[in-house]
Amino acid sequence: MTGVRKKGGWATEDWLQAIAAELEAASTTAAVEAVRVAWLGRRGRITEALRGLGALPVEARREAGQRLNRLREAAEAQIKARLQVLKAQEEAETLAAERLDMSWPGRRPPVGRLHPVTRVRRLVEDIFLRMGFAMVDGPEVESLWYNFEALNMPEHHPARDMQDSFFVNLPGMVLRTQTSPMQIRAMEAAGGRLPVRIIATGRVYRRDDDATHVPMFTQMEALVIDRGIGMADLKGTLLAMSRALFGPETAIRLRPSYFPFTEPSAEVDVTCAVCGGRGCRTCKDTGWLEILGAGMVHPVVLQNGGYDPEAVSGFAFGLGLERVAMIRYGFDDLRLLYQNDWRFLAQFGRGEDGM
Ligand code: 2U9
Repeated sequence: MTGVRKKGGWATEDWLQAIAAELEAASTTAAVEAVRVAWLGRRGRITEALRGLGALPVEARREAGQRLNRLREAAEAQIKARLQVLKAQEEAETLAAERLDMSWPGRRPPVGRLHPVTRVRRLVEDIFLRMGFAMVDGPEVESLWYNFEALNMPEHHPARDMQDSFFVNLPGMVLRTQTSPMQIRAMEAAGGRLPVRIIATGRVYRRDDDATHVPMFTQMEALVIDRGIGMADLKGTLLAMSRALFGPETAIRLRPSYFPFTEPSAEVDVTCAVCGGRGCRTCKDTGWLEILGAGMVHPVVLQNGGYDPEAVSGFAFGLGLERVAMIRYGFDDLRLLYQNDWRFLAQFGRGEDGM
């Protein structure tokens, strides 16, 4: 396994040309490696030739050895040079393939929006905070006392029926059916101080489920207690709220009604926001929409909250925010709010309410 022997030694010039040609043809670093193995590997031609030197006479051995070693060095240098060229080429190709065009516009990430009920809630809360009201909070699992009894709904009151309330696995507790228990708690906490001027917003639970009722909805209530509070204070507050919510031309009207916790009581209508009061499908051609209930706080309720009904008086009202959202944004099925349908929810833009 020795090389072609020419007159006077090994054909190192031919070999070097052959290696140069093979390297030229090698277009990848892997192909260069194959050339290296063929010549300089353990069974490579140069390696084998070096191994065969021992069979030569001493004189020829030295001379051939020097030539072969020069050949090996020359081959190694050529391989190294070729590898350098190919590596630079491969790197340039990778860079070209992975090139990023920094001038391309970015992809906009999807941005969430506030739920219409959250928007209405913030809007209403903002109106009342500016009028000097304070916000109060309270538990959703409530005692029968705070949810019913303190509000003048004793044991056999029809509102307490199993058909209407969600009872829980705790004796004497229910999911609150209105936000009023928060107000009783706030009255207690105020310890008879005046004035009381609060709003309470939150989820309430009733066993209802149809196009205009859902088993969970969001209620907001306001309560004012002071010396000399009357129906005129109630009407003024309601008008200010209605105009802030539905526009400056909005009018209100009060119709006599009954609630256990207020006396006298009224149901309150606002001019239909859809037709401006001229009459349309939404208001069933009446020009009015019922949005809330209100009244003067019942003496028994004042007493239960720690206030003397002979010395002070108060008004209260409550409204459902889902219904306000329906009127304000002009849709007609309450259940849409709780079906998590992106096509519906995405229609409520960002920002135009200032929130
Ligand atoms: C206290 C005393 C009285 C709050 C009131 C209503 C009338 C009322 C309904 C409107 C639509 C509930 O969301 S709704 O279904 N509310 O009609 N709420 S007076 O009266 C109170 C509250 C707290 C201490």
